[in-house]
Amino acid sequence: MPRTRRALAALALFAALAWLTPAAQAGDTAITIDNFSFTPARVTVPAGTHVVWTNRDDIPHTVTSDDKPRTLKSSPLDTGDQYSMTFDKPGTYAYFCSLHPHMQGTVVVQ
Ligand SMILES: [Cu+2]
Repeated sequence: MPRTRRALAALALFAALAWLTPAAQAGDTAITIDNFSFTPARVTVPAGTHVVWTNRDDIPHTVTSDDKPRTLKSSPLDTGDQYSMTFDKPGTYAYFCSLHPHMQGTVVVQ
């Protein structure tokens, strides 16, 4: 394949991947859900931070906080789905996956 066509093919592939994996905005804190865990499991962020969870696992998971009423309450996220929350109030927000309660994480807002 001529070099230009190969470069174009690579560009098309990159564009397709970028379209398939929506990137978090600059300044967001990204948490990945994969292999039955939240990574990083604990994040510490300043108040006002937009936190985005992305499910990279091949089965559904939720982001559900322990508090009542729940600060975090996602529906089941399929592969590639995202859930996000802007944390305006300082505090420690513990959360888990309601489908697999052993999956746990914490967001500390300062
Ligand atoms: Cu789960």
